[in-house]
Amino acid sequence: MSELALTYFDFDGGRGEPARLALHIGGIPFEDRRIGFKDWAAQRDRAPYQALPMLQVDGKTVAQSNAINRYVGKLAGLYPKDDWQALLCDEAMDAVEDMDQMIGGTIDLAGDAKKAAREKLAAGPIPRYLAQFQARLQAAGGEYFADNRLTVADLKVWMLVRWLRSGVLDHIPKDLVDRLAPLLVQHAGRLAAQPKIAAYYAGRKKG
Ligand SMILES: N[C@@H](CCC(=O)N[C@@H](CS)C(=O)NCC(=O)O)C(=O)O
Repeated sequence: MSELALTYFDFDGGRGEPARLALHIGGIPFEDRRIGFKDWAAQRDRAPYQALPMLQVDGKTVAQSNAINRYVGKLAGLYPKDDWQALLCDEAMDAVEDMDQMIGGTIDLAGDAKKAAREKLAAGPIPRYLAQFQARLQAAGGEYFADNRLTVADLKVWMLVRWLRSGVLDHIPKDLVDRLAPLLVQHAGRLAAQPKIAAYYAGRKKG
């Protein structure tokens, strides 16, 4: 088996967390390299596109979260083999990436500019994406985004939902998902209750 090292920021979320979770769920050994935000500037040039996550496979480095999710998803048995189901899985992950880009683009804004940008997102794009995610979930059977089972798409959508509901995003109401897409809240609960996921986060709490 290849030697794997996944590098991402040291928090339980974001673009790197689905791959971390997938590797844990699949029982795939890997080195979990975590970078503190304060250390990032000094390390940025080591990342292929000056951004994280990045994955090293037998010493070779690749980037782009969804490419990494697909790769580790295949290793962990969390990526569909059927082409159509794989397409549904990819679509969900890329749509989350759209949202990550939109919301991420507001993080470094200050004061009124941040408020205006976030209120604009909360009034249009976020509700639209949430409605579409919910419709896709329903069309796929209501429990998972593809293949009628847990895949990396579920992990990626869950990270977005957790972020939106966490209250850390000023000017984006933290009850937006609950009000507009209750099936995504149920989906989040379904994932959190998966034994391997629950055990992983229980272990993280214990430190
Ligand atoms: N398209 C890339 C985006 C990567 C990205 O923007 N990563 C953020 C963290 S989630 C980052 O590294 N930000 C720090 C920086 O840009 O300096 C992907 O999907 O991996």
